[in-house]
Amino acid sequence: MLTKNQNVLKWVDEMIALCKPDQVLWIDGSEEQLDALRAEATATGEMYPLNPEKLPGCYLHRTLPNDVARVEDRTFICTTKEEDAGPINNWCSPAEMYAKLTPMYDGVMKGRTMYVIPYSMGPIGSPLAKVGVELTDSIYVVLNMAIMTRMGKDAFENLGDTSDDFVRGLHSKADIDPEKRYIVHFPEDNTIWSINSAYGGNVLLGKKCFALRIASYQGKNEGWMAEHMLILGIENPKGEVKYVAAAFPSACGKTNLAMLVPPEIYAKQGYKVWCVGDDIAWLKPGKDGRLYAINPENGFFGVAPGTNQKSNPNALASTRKGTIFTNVALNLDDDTVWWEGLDKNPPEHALDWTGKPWNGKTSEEKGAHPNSRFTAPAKNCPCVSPEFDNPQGVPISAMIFGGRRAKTAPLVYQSFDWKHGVFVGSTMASETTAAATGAVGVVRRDPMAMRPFCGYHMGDYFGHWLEMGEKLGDKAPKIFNVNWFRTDDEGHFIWPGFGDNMRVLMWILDRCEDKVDAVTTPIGFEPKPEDINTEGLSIGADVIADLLNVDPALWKEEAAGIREFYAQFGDRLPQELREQLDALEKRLG
Ligand code: OXD
Ligand code: MN
Repeated sequence: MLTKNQNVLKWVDEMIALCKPDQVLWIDGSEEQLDALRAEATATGEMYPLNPEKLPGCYLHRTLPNDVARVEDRTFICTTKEEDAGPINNWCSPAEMYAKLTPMYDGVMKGRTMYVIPYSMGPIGSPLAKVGVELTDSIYVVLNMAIMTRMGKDAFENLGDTSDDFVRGLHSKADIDPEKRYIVHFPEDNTIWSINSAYGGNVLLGKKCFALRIASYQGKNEGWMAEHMLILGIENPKGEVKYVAAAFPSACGKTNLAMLVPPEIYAKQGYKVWCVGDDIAWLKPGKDGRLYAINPENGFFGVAPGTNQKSNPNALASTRKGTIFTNVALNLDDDTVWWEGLDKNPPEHALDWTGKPWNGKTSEEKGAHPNSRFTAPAKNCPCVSPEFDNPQGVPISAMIFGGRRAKTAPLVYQSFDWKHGVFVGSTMASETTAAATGAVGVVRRDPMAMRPFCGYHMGDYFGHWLEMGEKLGDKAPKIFNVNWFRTDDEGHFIWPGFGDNMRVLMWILDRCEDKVDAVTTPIGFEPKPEDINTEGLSIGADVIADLLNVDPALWKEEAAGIREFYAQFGDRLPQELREQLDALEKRLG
């Protein structure tokens, strides 16, 4: 036992009585204990140790083919009143859900060990950090949590002996039965129950479950924000660093932006980009009235396919030691890993992600699952911010929303003010790609990229954003929208993207410092084409003008789509947002 906190001890006892493990092991976070668990997982085949020279401290793990992704249709927000979960979440009453799941957990850990994992989301000692305890029967979960969080007995320091403010996470693999898989949140009880999965997003309860779903609910009640945002810093040649936070739906290049490599024109002047976080930001007003952000995580749980030396050298470098790979291909010649898009040299003598013999040169099948992952320590990242562990967080100058839109949204625009920015975020959308099942090019609305992650009514969430703006007043970050995905008539991307996205970030920072004028359009402030630096690119200001074009006919359609989307929120949609929509329609004429 690593704590005297009676609330923790009582709850752990209750869960032991329910799950009936053969043994209970408290995870202290020590290397000795982790090494013993790595050895055990290696002996049972749960983890496969990779080449100790090429990938020191790295392991491969495979999940069952029925268990490779988050399951939104089996994810629930259980609030006492149905209307508090809102129209976008799956809801069930806490009483009914506890009654359904309790028998499933009864005796589920017989013959197994229960690991008690204390962890901190955020730097230990940070006023923005929070404590969680996850109970699990999976060593894979323990070893991933050791990378993704500040795990071990120090996490209890923040809690003290009497506090009740910790998130109670209970996970069991059970039989990994997809029919009985549940990822359930009880925001009113600070509790998460996950059963019948062993895939990261469903079982690393500190991540989406706590740091977004439960934390968004806590943030609303406590005056802060939990957002699906990366955090990056841009350092100018004088050594001054400005920070931005940015939200994008899946498959929009969030991890790449978070670890951006500055293009030559900026690098040679001495600009640098620092990664504070790639997925989640917790934001709270600081003593000076500005909004400060921490990354509550301690590692990256990134999608492997497509990650390579060109697309994201920093992410790739992060995975070269102490990393757990899940569902990638194994090169049998040298015990290294491979995935689609890593390089043009797939191994011939390999096992695919399911463990079957696989020849990358001749096989039609994929070697790695499209959602295969790396769990890599943030400290490995060559551009990890020196402020990564700063308990106070970093001050945010701009918040950026974005999506994948072929024609509608311009390369970049700035909202007129905070309220308008909340409107822009609430109407965020992405067009579906061939990467997902279903029709291509369909607009999926994903407000603030929080659609699958908001732990309460989305209308109230918009209201909370508006309240935060009131609180921050003129210290509030400026809000922008970007779109890297405009296409020409042949469907080719016009904007080069990747590192060149920094050119847009530079305009954003100039706007935050009032260094550059803008053009007023019906949807917001846009750059003058010549204010986006195209030095060294093969495109000129005429192409930038195209990328900034706002088509009123398309935007009228867009406004109609927003009206339809808003309708589901009924009277919980803040009146201010309805007014914003009316005003947009009026400006469009
Ligand atoms: C993620 C996601 O895995 O957003 O980060 O789906
Ligand atoms: Mn994410």
